[in-house]
Amino acid sequence: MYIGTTLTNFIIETQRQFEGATGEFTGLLNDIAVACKKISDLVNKGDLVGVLGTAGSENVQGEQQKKLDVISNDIFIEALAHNGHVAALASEEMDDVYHLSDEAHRGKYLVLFDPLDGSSNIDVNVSVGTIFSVLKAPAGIKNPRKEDFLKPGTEQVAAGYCVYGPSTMMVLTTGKGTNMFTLDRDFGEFLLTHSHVQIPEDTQEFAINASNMRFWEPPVKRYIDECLQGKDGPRGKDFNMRWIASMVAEVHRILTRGGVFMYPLDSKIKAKGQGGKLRLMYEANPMAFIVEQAGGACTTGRERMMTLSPEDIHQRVPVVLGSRNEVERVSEYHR
Ligand code: P6P
Repeated sequence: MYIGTTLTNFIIETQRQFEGATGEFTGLLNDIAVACKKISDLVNKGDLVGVLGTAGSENVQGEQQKKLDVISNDIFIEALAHNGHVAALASEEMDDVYHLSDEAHRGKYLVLFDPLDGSSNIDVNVSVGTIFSVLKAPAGIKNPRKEDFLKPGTEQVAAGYCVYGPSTMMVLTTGKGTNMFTLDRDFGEFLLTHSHVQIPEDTQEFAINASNMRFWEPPVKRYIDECLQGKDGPRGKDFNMRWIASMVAEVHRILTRGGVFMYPLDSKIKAKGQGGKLRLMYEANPMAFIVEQAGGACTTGRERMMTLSPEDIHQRVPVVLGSRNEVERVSEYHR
């Protein structure tokens, strides 16, 4: 594939590598790309079209929804529910599985998505993004239920995100490497700009919300302390820190120049009876697939993310991802 080819051509070429592919996969990814282009347009216009601020409602997570959370969710449903490529949908913004209308044609795929991740940043003009995960739908079931979505990350057929930053970029894996596409607004196409991305195995940059330090478990405290001790400490090198509070932007930086991102379990989260802050099905698993396909790693701190057996669509997990050797070190400290 040559740099500058369109996302559509790229997907058709990739499709040819799947024997028995029917072109449905191409159609599905094209629908997702259309949704992301529409969201990008609104994110970029912001206050000019009155889409900022809160919607005055709460989502299943009990979080204040931003207007753009709701609008982005509707855009995704509108783009995916009518073209016959999916059998059902699941979203951070919806309690239950989204079933298609009776007359809508069912397709072979299930899509889980976080339509606008990091939306607390939207009102302060900091990068946000859309994350999606694609699973095969169970054969012959007209209305898949929650249980049909609860597959380990290793069963994803595709995963990706769209980051709405200085550029709008689509990052995608179908299990044959991780590729990046930049949106050319002049004619509305995502063009291949980074082929087969590789995350450096080592790094000098960590991303964590340090305001939670007093709640961290010992292995996390040890890892960060050693980074902070710099070249005179056990790591023998100085570290830099980044925290954007937008997972898509953090992962994009790590795919581009390496790093380790951590949202660990801590005593504050445990006190709320939660398994972590980030969601397994439409944040951690798709990002794990993307990162692993780029030579990185993603764990809960204790086990490989993509082998977890999900218990609930909105399940929360601890996340450690990025440069393989750093993720391994954190796992070692947990052991
Ligand atoms: P905190 C955004 O709300 C999000 O789900 C991730 O995108 C981001 O990494 C994290 O939460 C930010 O969490 O506690 O720093 O606001």
